[in-house]
Amino acid sequence: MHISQKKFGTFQNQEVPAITLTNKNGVSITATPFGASIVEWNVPDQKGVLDNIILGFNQLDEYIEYRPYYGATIGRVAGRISQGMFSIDGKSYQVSQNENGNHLHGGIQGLDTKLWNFETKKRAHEASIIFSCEDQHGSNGYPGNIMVQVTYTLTDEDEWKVAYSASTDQPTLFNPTNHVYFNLHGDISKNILDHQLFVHAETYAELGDSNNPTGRLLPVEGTPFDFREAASVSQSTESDHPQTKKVSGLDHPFVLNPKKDQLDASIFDEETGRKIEMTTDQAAVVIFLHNGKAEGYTLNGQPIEAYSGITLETQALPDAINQENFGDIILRPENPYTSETVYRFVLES
Ligand code: G6D
Repeated sequence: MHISQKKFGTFQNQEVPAITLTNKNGVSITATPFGASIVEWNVPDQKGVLDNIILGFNQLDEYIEYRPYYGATIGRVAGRISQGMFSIDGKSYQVSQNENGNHLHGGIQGLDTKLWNFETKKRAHEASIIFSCEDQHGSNGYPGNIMVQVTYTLTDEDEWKVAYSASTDQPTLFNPTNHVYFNLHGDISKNILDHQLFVHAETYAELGDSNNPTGRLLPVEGTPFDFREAASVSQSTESDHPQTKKVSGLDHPFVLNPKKDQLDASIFDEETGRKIEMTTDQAAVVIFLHNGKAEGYTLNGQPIEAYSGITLETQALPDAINQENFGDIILRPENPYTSETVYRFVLES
């Protein structure tokens, strides 16, 4: 295991690094404490050629200027909170509204916009970056001072493990995710519509106004949401189903099968042999296909067309606080939060 660091940019007069962990296979992940974001994941293809398989800029400025969520830690609450309104124990709260009147991805100053603290750790077969930050009572309208830790670990098994923990001094909401976009071609001039997607989900959450969940969980059976057997991502963009038409592809929460120690999702690119296998203890995964072209910025000089990347955002279902049966995302002082998602790189021959 090897750990290195270079300058990535400057934020509020502070120099911000990018930290790279490299394993015995030459696989590396690079992350920055701005937004506790993964910015690169380099893996080989069948010919041994290393490419970066995630969307990420090669310097900090664009992350600050455009807030693309690429690879970032999202919180306190991932996805939308309808109208930014909710109540906890009978007390109403209004959090910041940053998208069509809704609260999206933690609000105006979500955790992805903060400079986190970090330390690194090296063990025999893995290395970690431990990010931590404090988000104060009132931040984006949320109650409670919270302490958050997100640990990125790269193992010699080519796994990227993302482990979260959080505590609070009064009841608040917490439902983080990582907004990594994969493009297994390692080349964004090729889109991800040909990737084979597997999702261990019998149901998905229907979207209504402004892409908020309606509260209905619908069977995937007989719909373009059925990825219980791996199928091309394009089955969602080529379908006439009103839910996929609505967002020009996928931007939907899938309810994962709750069994432990099983594969929850995978994506595979036949051309390069690269595969990502995902397991999580979370109840859902939001799959978004970067359904539109990025306007106003490029990725290291290249246009970011629609379908340049695919996310596997593990979390509790979006807007859970306002929906029956979407799970409990209230973080309480007596019950700190922990969760883990593992993305494993596999080279198929
Ligand atoms: C998320 O579900 C949302 C999308 O609607 C949003 O546009 C994106 O993040 C930035 O996945």
